[in-house]
Amino acid sequence: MRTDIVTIFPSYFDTLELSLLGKAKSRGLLEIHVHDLRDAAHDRHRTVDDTPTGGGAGMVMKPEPWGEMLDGILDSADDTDEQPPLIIFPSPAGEVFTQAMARELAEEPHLIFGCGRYEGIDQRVFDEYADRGRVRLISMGDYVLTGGEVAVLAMIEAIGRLLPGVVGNPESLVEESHEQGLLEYPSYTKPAKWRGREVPAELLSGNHAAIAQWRHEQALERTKRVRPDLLPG
Ligand code: JBK
Repeated sequence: MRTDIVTIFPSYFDTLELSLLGKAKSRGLLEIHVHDLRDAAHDRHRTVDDTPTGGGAGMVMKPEPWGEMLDGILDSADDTDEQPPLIIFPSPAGEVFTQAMARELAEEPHLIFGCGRYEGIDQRVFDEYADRGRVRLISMGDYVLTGGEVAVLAMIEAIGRLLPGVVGNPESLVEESHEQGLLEYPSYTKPAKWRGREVPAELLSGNHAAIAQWRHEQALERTKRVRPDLLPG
């Protein structure tokens, strides 16, 4: 998969060199191009924002740097596929990101992420690229961030680990579909007793059916207590 990230804070994405995704990158499974939006702002101060037309607080990102940057990415990429690349803008006004969406996006050959700052991006940027190709506004949740960077990091992590070969043991991916729709059961390791707290006896029984049943019950109980909205009916 190829990804392009447009941001005014490229160093947010330095962490993509770490851990599982860093390894995926060095192995060529995931290509990441980070672009500084200010490189497409040509005044002396490399201005990317301006006051909202019609008035109001805060600043809005100007359309011209976005247009130049996105055109450049679209022109440079050899997108030989039937579909144009998907452009994603993290936004509290978007559809809520889910694991199902991560699986869907992991099938895309080329994703472009546009990180907004301030009070958002001039609406004509979304309209322009929606007319010319494919655009999605995606929200990480109902809270206020100062920009899209952290949301893009979370999306790339969720999508990247689903790419073929990224997670060494594919059973780690299968496991989550076993308990699909439920929260995870609690996990333990050695020692069997720590500060007087014992690992549940069921897990030490060696009885695989009993262990699977205990884990399912725990997942169900947790989900009922913490996230009843995940349960059907
Ligand atoms: C939020 O993706 N988001 O959820 C997001 C992106 C940019 C700003 C925000 O406040 N919530």
